Amino acid sequence: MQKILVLNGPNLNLLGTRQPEVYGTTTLKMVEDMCAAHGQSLGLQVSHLQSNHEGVLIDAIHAARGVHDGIVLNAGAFTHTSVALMDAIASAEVPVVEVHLSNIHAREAFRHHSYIAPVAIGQICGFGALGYKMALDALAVHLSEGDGS
Ligand code: CA2
Repeated sequence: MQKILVLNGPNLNLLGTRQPEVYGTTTLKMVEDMCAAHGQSLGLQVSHLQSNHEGVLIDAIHAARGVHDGIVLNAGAFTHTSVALMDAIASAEVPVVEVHLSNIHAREAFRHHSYIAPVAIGQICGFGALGYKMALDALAVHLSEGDGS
């Protein structure tokens, strides 16, 4: 069974409890449970980690090498600031799908740039919690057929 890590960054532990107009009402636990169930339906074993600390996320990406077959990453605000996360992904040799609940391109200009995008196989944003399922679908195809085309 292929193994996928669902990695959530800063403040995403607050999901479903604040700013529902931006991030929806689904809690992080619901997202994690949904990913586990959807992964199982795709034949993927899903584990998850959320951290508010950049170094913990970097360590998790390093540790995924040779252990996980893919990563679904919502790096939160670190998306727009972290060269260190970008470097970790670039060196990890694990395919990453970048996910955002909101459409970062329709929001403030500072959210339009992602340091993750150039080192990810693709980016999904604007579909709320559904984006995590879409990312698992994309990874399943990528892992079974290369680039999926
Ligand atoms: O849309 C996304 O998923 C984001 O990654 C969320 C980040 C934001 O900085 C990115 O630009 C886009 C913020 C996560 C904050 O999560 C909260 C959830 C509920 C309540 C408060 C914060």
